[in-house]
Amino acid sequence: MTYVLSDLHGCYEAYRTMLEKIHFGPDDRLYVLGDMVDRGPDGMKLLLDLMGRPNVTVLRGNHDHTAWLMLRHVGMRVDSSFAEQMGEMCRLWMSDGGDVTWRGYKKLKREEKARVLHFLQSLPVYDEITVGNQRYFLAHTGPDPQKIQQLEDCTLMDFLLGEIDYNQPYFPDRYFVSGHTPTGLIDPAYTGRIYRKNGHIAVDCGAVFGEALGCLCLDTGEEFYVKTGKNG
Ligand SMILES: [Mn+2]
Repeated sequence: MTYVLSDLHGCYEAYRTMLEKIHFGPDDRLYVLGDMVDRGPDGMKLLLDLMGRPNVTVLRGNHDHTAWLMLRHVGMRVDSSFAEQMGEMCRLWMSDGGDVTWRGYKKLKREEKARVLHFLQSLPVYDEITVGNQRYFLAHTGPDPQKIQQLEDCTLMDFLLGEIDYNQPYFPDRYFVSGHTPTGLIDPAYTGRIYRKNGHIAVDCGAVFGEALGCLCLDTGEEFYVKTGKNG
């Protein structure tokens, strides 16, 4: 079976509970649509687990991207302090959940740090898959529906911080599966559950905000949920 979820944000316990719930095995595949780190407590544990699984495909989210930009400077000799070097970007990241990622990273062994950085650097921003006879376009988020038709003109930032128009279908023959925006913000009627409408499937159910971790089986359409408390 093929499963998709997103925006784990350090919610390691909810992630492990979900794997048990879907009976995730070696013949299954899981797609994780980015934002594994920041805000929640166990981003590093999550990354180390995910990167060790050959049947998990991880895409890049804006938090993963910023974490990589920041963490690769840890331990570098700089003239002034790290925060001064990175200035406003670092302050914004720290206040947007990066502080816990920073502390977790500093506790890793040297070899683990190298693996984490390499993993974050390697993450693609989108993927296209076929399950059964149905095609899917997967990304953390994306640009407007006109721009996405010219994929080669899209930028990295379109897929990290773009604002999807959930009222418009993006492709005639594919569902756009995304994370990034908690489903309750797309439509309050979908708070804490997977949004499936207008050619879109949005799977960020707000795990780190105390709603739920949602997971969709693309073969059967079955939805799975793990309720979370505050901080996942
Ligand atoms: Mn995001």
